[in-house]
Amino acid sequence: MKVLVIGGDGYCGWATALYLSNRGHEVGILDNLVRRHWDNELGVQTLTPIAPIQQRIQRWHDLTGKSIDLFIGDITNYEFLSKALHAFSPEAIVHFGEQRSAPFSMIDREHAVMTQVNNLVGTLNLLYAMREDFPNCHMVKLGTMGEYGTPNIDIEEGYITIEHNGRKDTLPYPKQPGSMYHLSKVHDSHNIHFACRIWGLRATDLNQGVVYGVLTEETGMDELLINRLDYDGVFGTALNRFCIQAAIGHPLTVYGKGGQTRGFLDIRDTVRCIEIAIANPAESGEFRVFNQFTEQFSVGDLAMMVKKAGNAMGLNVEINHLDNPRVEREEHYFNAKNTKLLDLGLQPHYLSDSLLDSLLNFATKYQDHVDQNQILPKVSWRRN
Ligand code: NAD
Ligand code: USQ
Repeated sequence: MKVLVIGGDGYCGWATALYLSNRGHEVGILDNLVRRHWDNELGVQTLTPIAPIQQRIQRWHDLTGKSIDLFIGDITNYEFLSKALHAFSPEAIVHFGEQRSAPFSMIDREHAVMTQVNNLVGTLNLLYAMREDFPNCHMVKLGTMGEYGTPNIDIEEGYITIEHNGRKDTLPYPKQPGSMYHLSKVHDSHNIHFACRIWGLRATDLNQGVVYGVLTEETGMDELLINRLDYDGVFGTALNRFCIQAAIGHPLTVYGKGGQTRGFLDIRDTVRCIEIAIANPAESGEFRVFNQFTEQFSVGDLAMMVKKAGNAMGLNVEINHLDNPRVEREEHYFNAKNTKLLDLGLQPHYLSDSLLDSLLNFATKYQDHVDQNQILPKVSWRRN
């Protein structure tokens, strides 16, 4: 199948592009490289040294004989987007190309506006381009489990059946996101749902949990194919951060009580979930929602697991409970459904000692790249 991976220079996108290429799909990457620019602006770097996208793709070709088309540009620019789509003619579009950090979106007004304009306008342009010229193409859009927030009832996959005053309907599940970034995903979902209902487009919204890990079969093949691994207080995410902190002897940064519970998944499952979504497209007019995570953990439990794994490797790992820079529930009910991808054949890589060991070893290998000043969180959700 011809698959365009938007955001293919990023953490999930790069691993996905190579995985799909390896499985025989004809893959194109579209990216404006803005994530590399944001890193420079913040003065942070991924733990792992990532090569320029052109070199990455060339190396992939040299190693495997497989080609990946490259389109460098911004999907908020409709003319560029439309030209790229006509040049590639995708049957499926996997859309990772957004500003994805909650703290980044909460820095100030400018960053909130930038996040929402980038994410909403990009997705809206894509929907209009599909409506005009590619109405049969399947959009596979990365959403987030954070769209739901932490309600005191079970979280369903996108929709909930409600009985009200003697009548019954199945409606979009209520959303209570916790950052300007997470809000942008909710707004996207509404726009995509509208485009499916009104124009008959087909889309799958993958409400993904927090991704961890760095190695996939493909990105591990060569140093030049290495994936990014963020550890800083803005783009780094919980488990990846904890492993890198443990490796360099920094106390693990648990925010507040640490009872915050989220869905998590291994990056090897991210790439497989995308493959599954593409192989089983939504119907025309259908806005399909899958919850894409394999296990639930509280951040406190994750910190304990990393401490245990670190200790077993001879590392001295401390856990610090910092004042929570975010406004969020620190003790709450959380029970989210995730059966739709399993029903379609996902066989999860559950979090294991061996994965923690490999991530800790990876972090130890690149520990000299860590800037200790970038570890503590600096962005507050509260008004000063
Ligand atoms: P990332 O920042 O590593 O990659 C995103 C890529 O999109 C970057 O290469 C960036 O340059 C590109 N991009 C951003 N805006 C663009 C635009 N306007 N035009 C073209 N390219 C653009 O992020 P990631 O961690 O790979 O996340 C990918 C997607 O998955 C995001 O939508 C994110 O919300 C979602 N997601 C990520 C996680 C996670 O834990 N990393 C969890 C759940 C959902
Ligand atoms: N947390 C800590 N210590 C840290 C980092 C985070 O306790 O050092 C806590 C946070 O307070 C939060 C939880 O861990 O309660 C998750 O935070 P995170 O930074 O790991 O992830 P989050 O901000 O939710 O965002 C990430 C990705 C985002 C994706 C989301 C999936 O950056 O793109 O949408 O995970 S989800 O969390 O399911 O919404």
